[in-house]
Amino acid sequence: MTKAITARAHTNIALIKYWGKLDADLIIPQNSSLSLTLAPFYTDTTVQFLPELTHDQIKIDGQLLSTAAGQRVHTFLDLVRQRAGLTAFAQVDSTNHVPTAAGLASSASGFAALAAAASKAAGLELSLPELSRLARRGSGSATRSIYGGFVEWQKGHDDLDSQAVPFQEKIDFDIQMIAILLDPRPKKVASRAGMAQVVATSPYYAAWPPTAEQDLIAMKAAILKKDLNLIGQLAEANAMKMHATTLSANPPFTYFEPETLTAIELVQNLRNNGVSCYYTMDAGPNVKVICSAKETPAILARLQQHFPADHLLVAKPGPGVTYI
Ligand code: 2P0
Repeated sequence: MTKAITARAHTNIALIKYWGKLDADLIIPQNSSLSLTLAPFYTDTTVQFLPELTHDQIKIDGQLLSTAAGQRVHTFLDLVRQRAGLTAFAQVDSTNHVPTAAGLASSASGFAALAAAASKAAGLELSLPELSRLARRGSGSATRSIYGGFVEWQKGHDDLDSQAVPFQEKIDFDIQMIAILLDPRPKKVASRAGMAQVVATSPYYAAWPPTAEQDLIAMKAAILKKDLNLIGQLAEANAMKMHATTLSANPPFTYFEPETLTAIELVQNLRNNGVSCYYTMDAGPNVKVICSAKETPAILARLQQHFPADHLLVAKPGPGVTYI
């Protein structure tokens, strides 16, 4: 029997998106990406390896998963067992402190917390870069959730060099996000399937990796200059370039819903009235507004005219993975 270990990891939102894989098994991306880790949304995961178990027991938010539903977690635990020379199955208990279907990737916080808890419970003492590479095998965006603040996932070439590095862990200027929850239903096209379909079929995809790499360089300079407007402009344009690849896929698809456009228009109107705010979106219809804490009350007041107050979630930058 090993000790039960609990780890906490926070979600992150990409300002420069990861979109497309070079290697689907190792999860090596086609482009580097950059994200902001968020304070209020996180996953707590406890792992214990127990010799008496006959299979992995995975509980998420109090629900025991079937073998089929838990397949991604089983496969990930196999990696950890292999590395640690363990054969025992694990008890995994994971709680998401991410509002239901907030469109804030719980796979990022989920696999980052699982990597930290499972590796330590298995007796591995991994460094943060090693943890980041391990989390990557569960979900690409989890690579970045090992660190706090602004985080860069350097795409690398293989399992040993595709990892996140902290770009700015302690942020010393005023930046935060407002997540607008538009649609609580499960996504029509999962991000994993969506990006694979785009890579395989969109004639526009070839333009994505080079333009994202250019955006990343510009984003890092904008962060160093603490230039919220430039950060927002770059993030917005990068997100829309990503979404343009879905419409050009075969068959075409989109993560946009009518309310998505309403939210975007509100952000644009606020900006036309002198408020610094910008939007980004992941593989789902929800819109995240990049803004300052100072201007958040004015933005919330405007958004509340269209969306229920409890669908507007303010998120400040958050920390990296911790053991609790
Ligand atoms: C990102 N997304 O950079 C991008 C932007 C969604 C849009 O990372 O297949 O769940 O597990 O590696 O990490 C979501 O994709 O995909 C994602 P897998 P993941 O945040």
